[in-house]
Amino acid sequence: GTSPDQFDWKRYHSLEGINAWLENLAKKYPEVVTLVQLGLSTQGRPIQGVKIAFGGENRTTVFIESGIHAREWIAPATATYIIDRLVNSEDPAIQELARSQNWYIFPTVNPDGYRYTFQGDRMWRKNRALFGICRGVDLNRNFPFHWNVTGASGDPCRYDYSGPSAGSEVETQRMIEFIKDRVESERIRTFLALHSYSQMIMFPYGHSAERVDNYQDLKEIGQLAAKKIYDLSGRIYKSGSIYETIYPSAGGSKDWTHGELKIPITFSYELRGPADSEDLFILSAKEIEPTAIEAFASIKTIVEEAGKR
Ligand code: ING
Ligand code: ZN
Repeated sequence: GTSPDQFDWKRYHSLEGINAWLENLAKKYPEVVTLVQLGLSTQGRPIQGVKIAFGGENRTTVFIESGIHAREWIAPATATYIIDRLVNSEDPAIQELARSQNWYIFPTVNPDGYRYTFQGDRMWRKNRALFGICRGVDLNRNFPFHWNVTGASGDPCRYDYSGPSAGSEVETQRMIEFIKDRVESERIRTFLALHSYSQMIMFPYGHSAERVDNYQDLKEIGQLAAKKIYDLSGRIYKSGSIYETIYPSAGGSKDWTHGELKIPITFSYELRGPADSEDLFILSAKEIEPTAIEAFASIKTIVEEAGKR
């Protein structure tokens, strides 16, 4: 395993390495960082994350989900970078951001899948639930909101299998329970999900072209977030609804958090992919830092803008 002291953003880390680093961080900063578990995965692994809270009354909460798709390694790498900056940054503007909210950050919500991309198939996307001769539900098609109406497959052998029923998977169930239990009591007002690759900052819906009630706000916030990245690195991120920007697809976590739970500020990132490669999910480790830096800067914009609306 990886010793927590060796953790960095120069290479991609295993599930065990990420979890050891999270545990170490919680031990190092017990007043601020709490280890939290969503529950157990299909194969019995803990779905581990952290709560970051510097204290203070009436904070709203930001929830960050990452690694729902196993092969999108840049997502957990970015999530751990965000955790590190929120806890360790000496930049006063970042410290102010960190203290303005409480944060739940789960780098690998699909631990079985993530682990499998290190041990079996680098291009695995789904969880590892068994269905006859094939495995895996696409957890980002399994959420119970207009489930399976478009952009998902009913075939367990396909990469976008939506599952035997809405919310069938334990990973989905644990996320649903955890968020539902805290949305009001902890005032979760912002929900962000990290994916790769396409350089996009998207908001609901994915299931149809129907516009969410705060479409205009989300459109403007998404554009400001994309502009932040452009000003910082020159990278162009597109912004718009999932349906109109990437492709129609139902059962995603954002459709549920916004449509069912009414969490107002809900975005899904498509982070960088490689400029020249056949395998668009395989991003050189040299790109972890620039990708994470621009994503974090734009998340700062989203959280600040959300506070104004
Ligand atoms: N893209 C996302 C996917 O699940 C998406 C796009 C986001 C669909 C949100 C639905 C909801 O297909 C990748 N690259 O996984
Ligand atoms: Zn994805």
